[in-house]
Amino acid sequence: MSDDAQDDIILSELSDEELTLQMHDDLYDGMKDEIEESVNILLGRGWAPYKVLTEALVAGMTIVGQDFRDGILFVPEVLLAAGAMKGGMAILKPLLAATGAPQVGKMVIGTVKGDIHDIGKNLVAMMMEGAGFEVLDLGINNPVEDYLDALERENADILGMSALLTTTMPYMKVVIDTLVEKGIRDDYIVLVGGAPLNEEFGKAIGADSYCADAAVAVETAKDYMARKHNAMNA
Ligand code: B1M
Repeated sequence: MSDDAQDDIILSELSDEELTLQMHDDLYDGMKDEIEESVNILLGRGWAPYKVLTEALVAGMTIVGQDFRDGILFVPEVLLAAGAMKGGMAILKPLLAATGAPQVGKMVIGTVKGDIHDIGKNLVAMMMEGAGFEVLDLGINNPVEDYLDALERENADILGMSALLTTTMPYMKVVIDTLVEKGIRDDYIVLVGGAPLNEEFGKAIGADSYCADAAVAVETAKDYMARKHNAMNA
């Protein structure tokens, strides 16, 4: 869309459906201010934070991903889109957290070594916090030592690892193998996720579960924590 056409749009006058589609366009064009404004408009209209997140932001980012894959968008454009997405997520984060339950467990999460993708991992961290977990986010590009130090220091229940590249996902096995070597594998629930992974891969590397998205991560983590508490009380 041309800048002129963009200038003519008054976001607050669009219907919910139009605004959602406009947000997909604005994400695509990396327009952080517009995304933040639109997120606030939808929230003001009574949309649940999770609905804004999934239907406006994640759905928009999926289109960006498809065009990046197909060579229509390039790294600088995708970085702008990611920046816009993060702007929207920053507004939603405290709201998602506020809807959460009392603390149900502690998670250490990070993107693996060699990988700088963090949007999905941030989403998982946000949703986990929203569900009442305490989350220590190690950020991106984590070597095995970072995970081990944090797990021990924080006395965490869950290790979450994210990888978005086929070249970095094998590093998850390096981390899990190191836990096994140190005899501490069973001390932690290990959850893995990221677009190129699948259930089979999760099993093959010895993770407890592969989580297809942030909502699944929350449900899976809750499930394991309930089992852990039941076992402790038995
Ligand atoms: Co990158 N990139 N990228 N990239 N990038 C992908 C992953 C790619 C699939 C694009 C493509 O070609 N279609 C492709 C990988 C191909 C492959 O490995 N086979 C790719 C490539 C090639 C690259 C570079 C090598 C490009 C280059 O430099 N030539 C480079 C690598 C840099 C590096 O890491 N060393 C690179 C760089 C970048 C940017 C920096 C430009 C940017 C990242 C910005 C950032 O994250 N801050 C970027 C982006 C944005 C993408 C795409 C377009 C979008 C990723 C994203 O944020 N998705 C991506 C295409 C795609 O995935 N379709 C692509 C939205 C997010 C909400 O989804 O991350 O899948 P996702 O997370 C989901 C689930 O997977 C799950 O829950 C999340 C929420 O529902 N989940 C977990 C994720 N982590 C989890 C952890 C858990 C549980 C669930 O733990 C318990």
